Order: sequence, then structure tokens, then C-alpha cells
Amino acid sequence: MRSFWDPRQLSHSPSKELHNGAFVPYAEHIGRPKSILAAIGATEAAVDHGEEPLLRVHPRDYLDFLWSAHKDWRAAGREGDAAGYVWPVVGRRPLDLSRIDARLGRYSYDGGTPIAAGTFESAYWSVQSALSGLDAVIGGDPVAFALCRPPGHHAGADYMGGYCYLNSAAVAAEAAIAAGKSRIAILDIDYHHGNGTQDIFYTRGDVLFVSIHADPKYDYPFYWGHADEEGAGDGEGANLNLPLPRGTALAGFARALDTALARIAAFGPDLLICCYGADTFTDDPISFFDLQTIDYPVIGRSIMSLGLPTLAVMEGGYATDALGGNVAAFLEGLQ
Ligand code: SP5
Ligand code: ZN
Repeated sequence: MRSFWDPRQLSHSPSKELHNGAFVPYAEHIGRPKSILAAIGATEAAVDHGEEPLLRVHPRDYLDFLWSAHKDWRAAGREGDAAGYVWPVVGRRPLDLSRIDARLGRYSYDGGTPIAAGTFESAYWSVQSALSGLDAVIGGDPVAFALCRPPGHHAGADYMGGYCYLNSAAVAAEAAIAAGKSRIAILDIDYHHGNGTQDIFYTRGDVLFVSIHADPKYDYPFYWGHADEEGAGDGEGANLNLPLPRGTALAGFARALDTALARIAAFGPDLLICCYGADTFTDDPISFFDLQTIDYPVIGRSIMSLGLPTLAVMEGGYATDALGGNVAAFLEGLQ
């Protein structure tokens, strides 16, 4: 299987995040991709597709914000990583504010997603890795892997959150449509609900979003990922959330996966994009499922039983020592 990655994805390295009322070391650190690279063998360099594919998902003003936020932060006399502290959730209206703190609030929804000096560059190349993997699949490969990092599934069209800045899977889905595919299914099996991806395609009937994740009643991102979110307008019925309780092991996960795969098969997509997070692993430090390394090939094989051309993109997974082995195990199942 061809795998794609760009070393510039290491430029992003925030030092800390706000979590449970304290600043703690940033969980989405560069040891993650290093662990994956050590385990999966050779990768190919991402090809630069420019920003046009990004603009099919993300508006110009959001890309401009991401590109300049860290410089604006420094220009305001600040040290360290740029992070917001006020969010416009009450009586919001489209004010054109220039102060960096106002812009950080406007374009984010949580306090755990700081912007460091290399953040835009890393997020840009993370998306380019996904687009390069998509090229392989559109070119006829049955499956390809994009080592996306930073991850993408919490990022909406114009906001960052949950360690995510640009939504690689969403950009790949739009690129596939632009390349002539008419129906795309996205299967998100990260531990956390892919709220950004859901939001981007919520009113779309040509992109099915299916997510298996920790019940947001108990886990991040709390406000989205509930079972009654089924899509709206043209997208009515094209969104399926399968929240699972803490402690879920392979048996429970596989039942939800069967439900997810049946819905995807019924949708009849031309292409599958699988958002893979290894934070479902039993030893993940911020998550509470009970999957083992040997479960990932089983899950990968189930997904390939759909017989669809498949692009797998990396999302979360924070048990760094085991991460590479978990990703390699999943990819083995996809072969
Ligand atoms: C892509 C993805 O998996 N995002 C997950 C975002 C979860 N953020 C909320 C939990 C933050 C826990 N941070 C603990 C850091 C310990 N060093
Ligand atoms: Zn996650």
C-alpha cells in the first residue's frame, strides 16, 4: 500500500494545551508521526496541489487567519503559542475584528488547539498528504494511506479545535467530487466524534458521514456526535452517529462497525474515506475504549470487505509507544 507524508508536517509543535483547568503537555506532539513512520516502512512525499482544493472547504478569511495568527500573536508582543481566551457563543454576529485574541475566538471552539510557528505549514502539508493518497486511489490503487498530522476531523470550514486546523478528509472528499466521483462515504473511527466533518457535510446528500465514537454525553467534543443528528435538508439521512459507552471492546465496536458498513453499502458510494484514530486503543492516555493492537487488522479487513476504493487518513491516537504498531496493524488489515 502506498503511504504519503511530508516532513514539513513536523513543523507544528505547540508546547501545551488547556485541559481540565490546567496547562498540560500537548498530546498531539511530533513523537506521534515519528512512532508511525518507524512502524509502517517507506512513505512517499506529498505532492503539492496548491490551495485551490483547500478553498473548496475552507473560506479564504479562515486560511488567512491560520496563516498569520502566530505572526499576529508575536506582533502583539506575546510569547509562546497563540491561543484564544474568549469565544463568541452568545449573540454572535459577523464583526470584522482585527485583534488577534478576537480572531482566535472567532475561528475556534476550544482552548486546546494553540497555533505555533509551524502550524499552518504542517496543516497545509497534512492536507497535501491526503490529496496525494487520493490521487493513488483515483489512479486505481484499491487503498492508500495518508499520514495526516496534525489531524483534521474536528476542524470545520472556518474553525479549528481538538488539535485540528484543516480538515484533510473533507478536502479529499471535495477533491474526489471535483475529479468526477459522485458519491463519497466518510467512515470516522477515531475515538472522538468528527464534529468538523459532520458540520461540513451536514446538509449534503452526496457525502455520507458515518462515525463510531465515544458517547459525547461523557467525552469530548460533548456538543456533537449524538445519535439524533441525522443530517438536514438535502443531507437528511446522510449522517449516522454511533456513540458507544466507555469501556467498549472489540465485540461492541464490531457491532457498530457492521451497522456503519451496512449503511455505507446501501448508500452506494464511489469511494470511501476512512478517518482512522488509534485513540480507541486500550492504553490511550486521553481515551476510554478497550481495543487491542490485534483488533485493528480485524477492523481493517471488515472495512475492505465493502470492496470500495479506500483512502485511509490518520486522525488521533496518543499512546505514542504503541501508536506505530497500532497503525501498522490497521494497515495490514486494509491490504
Ligand atoms: C484528533 C483527536 O483525537 N482530537 C482529540 C481532541 C481531544 N481534546 C480533549 C482532550 C484533551 C486531553 N488532553 C490531555 C493532554 C495530556 N498531556
Ligand atoms: Zn480522537
